[in-house]
Amino acid sequence: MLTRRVVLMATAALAVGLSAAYAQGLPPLEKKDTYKVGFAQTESNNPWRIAQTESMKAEAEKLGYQLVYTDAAGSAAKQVADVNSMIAQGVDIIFLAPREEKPLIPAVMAAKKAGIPVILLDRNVDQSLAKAGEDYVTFIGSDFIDEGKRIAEFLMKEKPEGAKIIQLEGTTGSSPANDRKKGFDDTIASNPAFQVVASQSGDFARDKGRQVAEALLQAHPDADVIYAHNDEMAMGAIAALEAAGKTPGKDVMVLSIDGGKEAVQAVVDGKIAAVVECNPRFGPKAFETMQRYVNGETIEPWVKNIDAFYDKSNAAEEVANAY
Ligand code: GZL
Repeated sequence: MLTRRVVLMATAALAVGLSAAYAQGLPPLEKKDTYKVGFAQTESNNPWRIAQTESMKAEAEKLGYQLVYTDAAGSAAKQVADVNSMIAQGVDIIFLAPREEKPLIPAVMAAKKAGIPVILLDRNVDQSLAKAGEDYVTFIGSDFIDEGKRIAEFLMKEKPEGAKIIQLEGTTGSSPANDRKKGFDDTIASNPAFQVVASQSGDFARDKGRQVAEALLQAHPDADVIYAHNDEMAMGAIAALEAAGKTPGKDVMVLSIDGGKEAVQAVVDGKIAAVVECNPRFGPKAFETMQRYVNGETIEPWVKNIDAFYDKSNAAEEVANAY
């Protein structure tokens, strides 16, 4: 029975929740039995993105929420249009994996203006143009600078004599590409024996990564390390090395980020020296964060994912758990 006291307490709790959201200048998300949730995916061009999408769909289904899913097929402009269409459909909240840091800002602001909270997944927006806690609720994702730093530290320990490095960058303008490069470059800058002889985007894609690796290996035959910003490009680089008659892991050290099953197995096989994990299974944490927001909690500006590290010391025992 709803006594007057219970009603008053519930109203007060709701008021606190709303005031917490408003205090952050964010659109509130009221308590409801179910929700219509938007997930604006950037593309489905590799196993990482597919795993992320599957995780989000599985969690929405488990909760019984309606999921409005869009795939921008690698176009930031389409992703903006996708978010605008979700706004028009009146979703309750939008999960967005912004393809690049700047072009998605208008979409984030349009959602805020429409009174729809946004949670950023896996990739961030330019922090000088939009702020967590004011323009969107939070960013859930890895520390990409630390991922690049951990790869560099591993390399400098394994090859104290130095190295000539080919860097295969992720999607131009994306926060993982920008920050994995920054973390790596800033760390090796402390020792001039480590030189990046070439750094070019392979767009996080296997075939583009192979093509870029082929061209850069021909231009820099003395390169003895390839640092790929993700597994897909690392596997492409391995194909390029083998096509050139070189042995990955012997003639050239290959380093990667993501930690998918194929790359961790390549560590077991000695073709990749180390992989920093970047787990794509966002579903549970995404919807848990949403529930915290519904409950009126003030969400921290960055809900940080913790990344594992795989090398020959642990890859064999860990490969079964990789995505
Ligand atoms: C990282 C994610 C990156 C992966 C790539 O959070 O945005 O995008 O590292 C994927 O594999 O394409």
